[in-house]
Amino acid sequence: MNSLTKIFDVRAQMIFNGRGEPTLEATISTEGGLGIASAPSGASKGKFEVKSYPNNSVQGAIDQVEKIVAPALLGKDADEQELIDQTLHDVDGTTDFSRIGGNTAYAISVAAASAAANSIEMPLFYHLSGSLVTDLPQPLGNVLGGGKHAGKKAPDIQEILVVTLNAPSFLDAAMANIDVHRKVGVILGKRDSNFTGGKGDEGGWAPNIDNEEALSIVSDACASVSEESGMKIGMGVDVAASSLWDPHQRKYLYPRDGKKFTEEEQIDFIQNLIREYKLVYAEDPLHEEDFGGFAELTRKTKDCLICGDDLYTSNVSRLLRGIEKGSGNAIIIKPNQIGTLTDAFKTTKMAKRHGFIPVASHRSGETNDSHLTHIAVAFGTPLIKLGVVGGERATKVNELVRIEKLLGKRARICDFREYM
Ligand code: 2PG
Ligand code: MG
Repeated sequence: MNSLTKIFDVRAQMIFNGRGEPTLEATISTEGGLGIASAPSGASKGKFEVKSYPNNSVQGAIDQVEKIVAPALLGKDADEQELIDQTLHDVDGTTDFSRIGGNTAYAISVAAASAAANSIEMPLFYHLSGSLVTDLPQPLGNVLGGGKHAGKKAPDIQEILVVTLNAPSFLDAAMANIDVHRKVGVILGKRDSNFTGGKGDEGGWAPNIDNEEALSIVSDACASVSEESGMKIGMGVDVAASSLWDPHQRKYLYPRDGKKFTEEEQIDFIQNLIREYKLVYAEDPLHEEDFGGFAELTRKTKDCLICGDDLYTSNVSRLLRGIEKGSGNAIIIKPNQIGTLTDAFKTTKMAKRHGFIPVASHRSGETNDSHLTHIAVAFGTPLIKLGVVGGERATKVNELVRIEKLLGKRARICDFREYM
């Protein structure tokens, strides 16, 4: 063992995320460095995610860190990520991290990786993946939304996202997303004199308009930024359809638009959106148990990523079911949905092996922690879903700008379409 990476202290404390909710921050000290990481939180969580905290209590999680996690990690090598993550599983002893909490596992797993990287004075992405890394993910930015991330009158679709298709660098891509966001704000202000400038949890605008109006405004903004910048800009959506699905009526309910769709109507609706707005990305177009619907939609569409978030919850067994059935061609990777870096990496590798595009993603409740960006670069995800503006969003965009600078001439922004 490199004595610099030997763990001698493990602590946890409560801090707050951007929504003002409590979350857990872990601090791991090694002989040569320090790693601090905090967990994000979802508002539209998938039913199959690991449990965030024991009995939903951050304090309960902190108690478990003191009682069972820290003693098991003391003396271990922070450089041995698999061993650290296996230890977390062993002390937890459940299949869904309900004893120590998935957010606890996530924060500890990342804090250990970060401590190891800092001990040898390496950036985290480099420590995790080595010197051959060149690729930066394309930022998929949330510019307008509603659903569970905003108030009642905002659109039913949770997120409308934009992504540059031929940006020469990450910096240019980030700038284009910011320009689209700004332009959407200007258009909204012109259309509605009562628009307050309100935003949802992830910094996307949250106006009082319906889905189609929202899509058409974003489309206009993209066209205008495209013309000014010369960059092609595609649009995407996160329907977060599990939030709309009523299992009793077996229908999708759109409270803002006053519509109800059967499963078949929902597929038609999404197909029409993909066609009309030339969407390049559609996340959770159907609810979290509908592997068949995802497969049908994937068969019926082309040139658009059909991405499972709540469907897969970054879980390799669920992904294997989806691969078998052809349920989509992309998967969201949110490491805290599954708990540890090792688990998230396994799912990412499996996705790539079977032609599913992994999309690293933030959560609606974020702290200023930007480790996700290093994870995305290290895992080689061609896309990263982020907010465009707002403190805890900008910190991640800025970290990728720094990583691009650090990589210098060998930096290359991915084109996810090359992987389709
Ligand atoms: C999603 C996410 C992030 P939440 O549904 O993809 O955008 O939302 O973190 O609330 O699950
Ligand atoms: Mg989602």
